Amino acid sequence: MQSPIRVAVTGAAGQIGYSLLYRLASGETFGSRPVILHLLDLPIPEIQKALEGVAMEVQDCGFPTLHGIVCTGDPNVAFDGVSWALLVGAKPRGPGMARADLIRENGPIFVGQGQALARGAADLRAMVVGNPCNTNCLIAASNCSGVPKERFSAMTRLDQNRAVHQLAQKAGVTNGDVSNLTIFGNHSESMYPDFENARIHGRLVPDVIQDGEWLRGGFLKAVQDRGKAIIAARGKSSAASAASAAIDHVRDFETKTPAGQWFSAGVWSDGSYSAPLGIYASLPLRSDGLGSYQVVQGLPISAFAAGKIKATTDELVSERAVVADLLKA
Ligand code: NAX
Repeated sequence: MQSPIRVAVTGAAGQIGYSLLYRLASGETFGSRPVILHLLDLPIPEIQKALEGVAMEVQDCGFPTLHGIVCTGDPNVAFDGVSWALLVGAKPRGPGMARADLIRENGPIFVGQGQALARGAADLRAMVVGNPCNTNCLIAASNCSGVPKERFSAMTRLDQNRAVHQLAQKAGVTNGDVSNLTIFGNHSESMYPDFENARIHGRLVPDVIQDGEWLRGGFLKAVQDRGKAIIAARGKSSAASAASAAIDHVRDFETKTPAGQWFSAGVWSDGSYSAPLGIYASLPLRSDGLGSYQVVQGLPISAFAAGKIKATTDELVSERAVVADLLKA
């Protein structure tokens, strides 16, 4: 029998956790490999009780691949021996709260978790979902000594999935007909969904959707504002779609990317596409399925796209300045 993979999820008692845990345990993410879930949430009795309740439900699904659940309020226990850490837990942005305040509020969480990951994790791969996810990823990676920065990533897969759906809807095709969609930059309203290199049935999107005004305007806005639109409609932020994107993200890194395709995630910038060094910028990636990825090189970038990519990566540089004291030299 294969040895179990230990997978940590932080903020596991929250709304994304509730949609995510089942799909990590069921075989959908790691195939037939057994899974032991390490669930972390705040060490507050009511929250730990809720966490136990969620764990009971996951157990009651009877997944043959689930070989155990550890519930804890201690990051050192949560990260002990894990191969994947999904860092979801963070405080949500309150009404009227500035982005810089959210960054300062949540940043310290990722200092402690980065340090705990360095102490406990094995062949670690960590992804950050908790916002602002690119900058939180930078903080966690910076405080995780001994683990290469390339083992950390930030989730922009939800933005990719949202963009794919918008293009499919406009072109009157299905989601599966759209491919090669890159999200560049930050998981924020400044992100740039690159429609110029995306494809529909293998053809470049601007050749299929001959409505440049919509592509450069309505499309970008629909993707950038989708999170707000969901809050307005549902009264709560995206949870099931975020969990689904997190599963896609883990699978993207765990499996070899099919020939001619790519996916998006925030990764340690190597300077590709003029993204500054020292930030986690979303870029087009291919995985070898064995633990390494490469940034896809040579995509043509128009002046319009270059301006958008500069704006979103500049925002990441500004966010880094806000948390400079939380980064290890
Ligand atoms: P919830 O508020 O439902 O859950 C968050 C959970 O995290 C709570 O159970 C809370 O107790 C826990 N938590 C807080 N601080 C913690 C800490 N220091 N250690 C462990 N657990 C801690 O939020 P939810 O809707 O699940 O969203 C979680 C995060 O995902 C938020 O930061 C949210 O902004 C972010 N999102 C990121 C997305 C992305 O695409 N990258 C999209 C969805 C989502 O908005």
